Amino acid sequence: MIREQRMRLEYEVVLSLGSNLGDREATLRAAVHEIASLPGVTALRASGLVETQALRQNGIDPSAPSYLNAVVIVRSALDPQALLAALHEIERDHGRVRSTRWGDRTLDIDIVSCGALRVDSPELTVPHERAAERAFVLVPWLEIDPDAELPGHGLVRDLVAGLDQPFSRYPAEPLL
Ligand code: A4P
Ligand code: MG
Repeated sequence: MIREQRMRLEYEVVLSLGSNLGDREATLRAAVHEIASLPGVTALRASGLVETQALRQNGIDPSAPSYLNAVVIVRSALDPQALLAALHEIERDHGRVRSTRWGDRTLDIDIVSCGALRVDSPELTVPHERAAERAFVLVPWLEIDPDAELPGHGLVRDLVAGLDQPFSRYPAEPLL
């Protein structure tokens, strides 16, 4: 008898969420629940919130609304492209308008890493190209995974130790 075997690939995915327009905390909270409700996605852990000044293409802009950021770790049966499409839909539902790159936004959701997987397509680069240099990604990630590793860049704790970027913890009820 031939038994059908179905391989089901699951990825542990690290997501970075950011918002600097509107009710930032409410948006991030709602987004985490929407991500957790995606078919094939299970939310494992969510960090606390950190607040940082907006990073623009020409550097930090203290005159722009500041950001709240958080990191969520999920298990995903969706492949990275399908997950990205679902995340874009959640961004759209929260009124995300794409005008200038690194411009103000109600919600941005980035795929930071997908286990050890590497993706390099026109729509998606994983690991995220700029995660290694961003405290607002690495600090909340480290909080929920002290042994986290960013493929190609090493341990997140070592990356954080080498950064000198101001951030503050933003007190809030747990996101999950
Ligand atoms: N894309 C490619 N790889 C990925 C990935 N790993 N995750 C593509 C998500 N998207 C990815 O993104 C542009 C395109 O990148 C997407 O269509 C997707 O196909 P976008 O969200 O439309 O535009 P963006 O976010 O302005 O551009 P970009 O280059 O992704 O910016 P970042 O790196 O996301 O940075 N300052 C603070 N304090 N906190 C922040 O969270 N975020 C940004 C945006 C800038 N400054 C910030 C923060
Ligand atoms: Mg983005």
